[in-house]
Amino acid sequence: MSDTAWVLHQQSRHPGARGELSTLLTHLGLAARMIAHTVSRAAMTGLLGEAGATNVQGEEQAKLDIVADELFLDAMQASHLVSTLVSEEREEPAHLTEKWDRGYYTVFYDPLDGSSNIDVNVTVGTIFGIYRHRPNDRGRLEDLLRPGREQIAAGYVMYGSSTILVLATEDTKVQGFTLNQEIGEFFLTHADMQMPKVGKSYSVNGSRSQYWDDATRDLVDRFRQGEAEGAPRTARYVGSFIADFHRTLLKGGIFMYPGELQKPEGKLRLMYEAAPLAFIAERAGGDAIDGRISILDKVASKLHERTPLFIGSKVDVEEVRRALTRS
Ligand code: AFP
Repeated sequence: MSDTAWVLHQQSRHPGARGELSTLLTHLGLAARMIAHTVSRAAMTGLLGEAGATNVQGEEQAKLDIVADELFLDAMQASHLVSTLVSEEREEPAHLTEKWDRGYYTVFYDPLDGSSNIDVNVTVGTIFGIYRHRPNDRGRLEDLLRPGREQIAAGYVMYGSSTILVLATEDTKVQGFTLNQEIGEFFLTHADMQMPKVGKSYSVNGSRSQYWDDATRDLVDRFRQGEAEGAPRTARYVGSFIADFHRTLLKGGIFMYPGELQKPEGKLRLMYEAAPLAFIAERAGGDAIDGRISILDKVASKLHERTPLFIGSKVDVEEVRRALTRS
């Protein structure tokens, strides 16, 4: 079953549905195919390397960050259903229309996560979270900064050995679609994905341990030394959130980007990195916290707000919650 057929099948389960979300999800598939095409040819089209500009986070922008951002925006604009887009690569929201009716959406996205890995041909990805408009929404900051639990759909596209689109909606489980490059269509290859309850690996940038507090260092040591509940775990860290999360979704385990003494908010962004993947994790039977509270219950105070993140198998995340709430 192709992604389009799956979307239309889901729509048929809602007799009153007007098809807006279906249309938006098919345009997401279009954005994924366009970015996959561009990323896979980057070395041959001079699109590797840096663009010589920095984004709102003060990070060097890769040429592909900017191209992927444009392609994603174009696909969302073509749907005529998105009023506001918030991107990791843009300081301000992009308001695409002045229509605020219920049938319209706000989309938060990271067009190319892990882009510092592109030039070394390591897996990168696109992350997205979709909110349906509420009656009084007008695209103001307070209308945009909603808890992740209010997302009506979220997911990611992984550009790796194959291109996979993983998504869930507010009333479906997590589905994985693999791109058939020849046909140019995504096909359902991973139906109703479930994250194993306990993990086989832990994933964290250990070189940052000097910046952690004692409780965080002790916690990571417990996973490293096999003292955490469950079998001893091995270390896995790609340094590309999508790749580390996708492995955790399929095999179980935990991905951690803790807060630091000088940066208690950590590195990853709440609205377009942590919240969409927390939506997927919870729908697959996993969990996601900032060390204490659920990522999906956090309300940002600014668009590009960061959050500590512990995401993965239920038993592993519970280990974190126990360790960091008692400290
Ligand atoms: P880039 O987009 O700058 O490559 O950052 C990738 C990322 O946001 C996320 O994909 C990784 O999990 C994390 O940063 C890696 O951060 P460290 O390099 O500090 O481990």
